[in-house]
Amino acid sequence: MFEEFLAELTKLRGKSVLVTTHMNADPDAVSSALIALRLSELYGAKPCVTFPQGISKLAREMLDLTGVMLKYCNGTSTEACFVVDASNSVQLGEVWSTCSSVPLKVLVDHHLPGNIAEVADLKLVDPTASSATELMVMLAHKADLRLSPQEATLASSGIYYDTRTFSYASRYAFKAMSVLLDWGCDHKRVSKALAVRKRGDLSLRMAVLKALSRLKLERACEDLLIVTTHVGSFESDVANVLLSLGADVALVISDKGGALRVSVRTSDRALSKGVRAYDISLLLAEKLGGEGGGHEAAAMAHLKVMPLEVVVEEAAKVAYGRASRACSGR
Ligand SMILES: [Mn+2]
Repeated sequence: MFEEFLAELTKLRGKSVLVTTHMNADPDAVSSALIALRLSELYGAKPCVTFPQGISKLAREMLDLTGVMLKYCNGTSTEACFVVDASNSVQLGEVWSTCSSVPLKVLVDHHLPGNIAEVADLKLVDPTASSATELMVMLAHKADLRLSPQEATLASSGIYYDTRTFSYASRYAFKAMSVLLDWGCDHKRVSKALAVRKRGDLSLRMAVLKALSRLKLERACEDLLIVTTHVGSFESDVANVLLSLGADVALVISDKGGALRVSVRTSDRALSKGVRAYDISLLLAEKLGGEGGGHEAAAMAHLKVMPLEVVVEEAAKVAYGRASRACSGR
């Protein structure tokens, strides 16, 4: 699949390419965008990157740690879009208005296919991949592109982050890491930086404890624990923590001003009973108005704004209903 994709990438030659990804880009999104830039250059394009609503704090730390510089777009015309690590147009925010109208749309992603895959002219979508970065590294490797040691180190942060330090790694993650190590990646710096942050960040610790103080807990299917709560930020990290504390379905809502973001996680126990984060995110979007998408065990819904108490109540109902139906085989 990598070779076929690369053969088509020659269509980028001579074009000004806008590389982009999901809002609040995490290390996987930023690393994928970096490789998309390099790959586009290799194929004779003139690429630049735009991050809708900027990048996450952690992604910023990884850029600072490695000293990697990216070429940012500054309002020049766009002839092609190269989207990485995103499945739905809503994730691109205002950048989608540019990308939806360009004649060539390229997508590399590891989420379950959403509406971007429907309209992409050239795509490599593999939901079994544990990160978008590993797919991009495999492409770079097959194209004989070689990243610098600093870039390889940044790329390893994308894989570390999305696989949660290899707990969820797919076979490409290990293959890609081996390629990155050949390119001089200093993975120990990345793993140390991520571990220190996990333990220490004051605002993350506050978000976790506030989330716990506002937690709504329900039980479905005998032994599935569904928790719903809201935070100001760190909704994805908080959802992960809730799962590590024993929740089977975690819904963490955050008001992003103009939209609500719901981070959905499901445990192995929930998945084994057919309760998938992805389905819950789609249901939330359908029932409450918005868009959902992501992976089986980790997904996100973007919803229209409504009072937080209302959405906590409604989201819990949706998750409970989905779990109950899945357990009774419906
Ligand atoms: Mn990702």
